Amino acid sequence: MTDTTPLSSPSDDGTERVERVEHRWATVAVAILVLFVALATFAALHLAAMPQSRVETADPITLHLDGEFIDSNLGSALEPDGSVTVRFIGQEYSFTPSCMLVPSDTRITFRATSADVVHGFLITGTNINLMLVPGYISSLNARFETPGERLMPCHEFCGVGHEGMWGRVKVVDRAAFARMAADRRRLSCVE
Ligand SMILES: [Cu+2]
Repeated sequence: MTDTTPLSSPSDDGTERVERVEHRWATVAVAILVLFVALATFAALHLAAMPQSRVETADPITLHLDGEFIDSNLGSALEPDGSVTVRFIGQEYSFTPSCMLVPSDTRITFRATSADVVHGFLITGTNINLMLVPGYISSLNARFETPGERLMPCHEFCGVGHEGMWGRVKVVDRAAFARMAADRRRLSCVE
């Protein structure tokens, strides 16, 4: 009896198996991509989470001399519509102001930039997380439901003093904040 099995048959089986496995993984990879696109679309449409609509710049060289981030304009400002805008600067190795005072249950807009290198802005216990990039203004809306004090560490390595770069955010009762804002243009909790 002669062996009639073609020599190519076992390797054809192998090729088919490999193709099947490749197809399976290609399907999984495409499914993951579709899932990510769906999540990004959901976040953009339903949660209204999107990148800043425009790029705002601030010259780090003249930051302290002129414009939105001069010393006298830093801190929390009560706006006519009842919301609060907090302006601050990150620099090696501190935040100015180093303690931010904000009211609870109020729409807060943080606006910040860096005077030197890239710093991080993060408030512990929240999802507030921004990068402060020299030359650009970072902006984020937030709301704190209850009064309390939170830490604000720099989370981008910015140099030898990085680990000592901390700030605090003090959330006070809405009415107490309004009383303090009555006689001061800009507020902070720096003693
Ligand atoms: Cu840092």
